[in-house]
Amino acid sequence: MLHLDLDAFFAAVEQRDKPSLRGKPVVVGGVGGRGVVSTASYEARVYGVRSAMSTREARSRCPHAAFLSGRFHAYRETSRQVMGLLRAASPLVEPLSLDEAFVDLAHAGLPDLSVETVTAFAEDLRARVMEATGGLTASVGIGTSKFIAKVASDLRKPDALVVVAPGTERDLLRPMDVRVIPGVGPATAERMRRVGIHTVEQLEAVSEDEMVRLLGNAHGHWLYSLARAEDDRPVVAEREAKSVSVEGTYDTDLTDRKLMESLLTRQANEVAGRLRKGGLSGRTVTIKVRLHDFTTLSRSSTLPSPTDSAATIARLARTLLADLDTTGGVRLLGVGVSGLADWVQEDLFGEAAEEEVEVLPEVEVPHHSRRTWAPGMDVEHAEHGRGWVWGSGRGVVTVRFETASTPPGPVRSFKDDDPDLTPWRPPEPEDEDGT
Ligand code: DCP
Ligand code: MG
Repeated sequence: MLHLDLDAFFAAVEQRDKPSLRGKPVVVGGVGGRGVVSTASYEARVYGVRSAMSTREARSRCPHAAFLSGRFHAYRETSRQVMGLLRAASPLVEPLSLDEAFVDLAHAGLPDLSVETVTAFAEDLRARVMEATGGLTASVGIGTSKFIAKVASDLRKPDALVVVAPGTERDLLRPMDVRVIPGVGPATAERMRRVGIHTVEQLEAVSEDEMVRLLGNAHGHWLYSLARAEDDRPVVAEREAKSVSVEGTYDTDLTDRKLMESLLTRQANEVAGRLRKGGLSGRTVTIKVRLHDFTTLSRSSTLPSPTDSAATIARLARTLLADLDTTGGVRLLGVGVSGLADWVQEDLFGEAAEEEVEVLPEVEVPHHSRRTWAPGMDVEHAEHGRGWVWGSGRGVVTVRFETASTPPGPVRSFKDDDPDLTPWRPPEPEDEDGT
């Protein structure tokens, strides 16, 4: 089993695309008053900046870091490249998040699974990830199970490969904190601490009966096995198009409920159109909302039977939105349908129901006279070309003109309503499915 996890993922993508930030502390996350850190470059981690810390705290620990608000299209595209490489190596790939996946090496067509062979394979894979992504490093762990592979990839991060030889698993785990075991969260760890269990070795000494008494049936058996490095979970390859979704990001924070509802309705129509084109239908409708402070919320609702009806999807999406507090403003809205079946329920008379097409009024997303220039966002200037927002305020926006393929570039300031300056977005890849 192989586990791959990109290093400081969002921050690494920013450093790739912003040459002046390479080798420097970079923090990606919510830059507003209540924002939290998504991730920090290793240069910023030296100062104690961590994921999920408040941005306020991060600023006080590392005031000279670049604080950026994130560019999800770039992260998604980079993730797609990496997952593509992995899928070319083995048909059994299970992504866990944008930057992390398990790969079953038994199906990778290797001559054998000796430590030497898998080591050479993994070093080659890491080199190919670096090449395909324009310089990102990945940490890779290899072991006899998912659990061991994941522990191994984390062991010497960043930019490292660790192969745990068969038979050495328990020696590796014994001195480790119990929290290394998947499923041991803060609450379980605390319960163990109260009975004097801190390490895996101490957990190993607990009988299965005791473990079940302490942690309940399912959890107890599971942790009893894992403490002995017994983990036979298989890699479950992602089915294609598990969901169909559409989302939009907006240059200004949306606050108008009616407008948000209209946008969701349009997106629901687009989702329904794509479902029909693919002959698909799904039971679960999800909305995704990113607030002005970068918090991303999603809410779902599951129907008794699959649908591809625009009206049904839109109605559910609007109901889900009604339960969210969006008063601070919304930067992204999206609608998706998952739980897909490749058939649509036919009605009682065997005729496919023709849905009336609702005629939607045009929706104008207002352009405030003052635009939002989020730090880190891609922009293009009519004269100076492409760059990114370094900072803005008091009617001025400062841009650094550089891209992944240029040397560090110059900084220039403009009035924030300069018509020559526009947000830049890459061309949308066609038919982007999934979330
Ligand atoms: N992420 C996030 N919020 C969190 C944790 C992570 O938005 N609380 C995002 C940002 C990360 C990405 O997910 O870049 C991947 O998460 P990882 O836990 O793998 O963290 P990194 O890749 O940033 O760092 P590491 O080098 O430790 O893997
Ligand atoms: Mg990572």
